[in-house]
Amino acid sequence: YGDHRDLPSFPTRRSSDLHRTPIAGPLAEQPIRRMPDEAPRSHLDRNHTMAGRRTLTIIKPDAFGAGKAGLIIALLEKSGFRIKAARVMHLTTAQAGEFYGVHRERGFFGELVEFMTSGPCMPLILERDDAVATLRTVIGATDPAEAAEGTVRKLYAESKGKNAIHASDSDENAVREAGFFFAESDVLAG
Ligand code: 3AN
Repeated sequence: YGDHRDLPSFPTRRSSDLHRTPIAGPLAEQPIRRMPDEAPRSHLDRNHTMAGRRTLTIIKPDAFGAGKAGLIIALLEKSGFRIKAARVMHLTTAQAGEFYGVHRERGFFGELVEFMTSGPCMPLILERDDAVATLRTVIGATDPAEAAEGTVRKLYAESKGKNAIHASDSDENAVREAGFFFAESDVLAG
């Protein structure tokens, strides 16, 4: 896979015993070979054809447990997203804590980890133009009471805590979060 020196470091996947090697993240495309005198570029710039085209979503345990995964995926596909990777899994406390590590100091962290480990969930990598921003619009506000009509959270979420779906909030987090759940070999090419 060539030169990964300027890729961000990703958490080693823990969710499966099948892949034990640290990975650069499935959103990181094969590096483009550069001439030696070219300045180093960020992975997003270097992979400019993919930058912004992929995001990570999780159908959370409330929605998955209520049998809403199919309806939510239908809405995502109607919104122009294509599925590039998918799995079902039951997160451990350690995995949920690591995934939401940025919220560790927040008052709702314990509740969030408890909820995310309360049942199976469904992580997916989705692709379309302007993926991150579009998916944020399609899922709606964090609190379903504030979510716009027709959004996933307006339709399927119960509360700010049990809010049906997660979506990456930046291209950088999309890469990190996709690498959390998927190895490069799990992701459809092209
Ligand atoms: P979003 O999921 O819309 O990006 P964030 O990043 O503010 O929202 O919060 C991450 C997750 O933490 C939310 N999806 C939700 O499950 C949970 N969360 C946020 N605020 C609260 C809260 N006040 N009470 C319980 N859970 C919360």
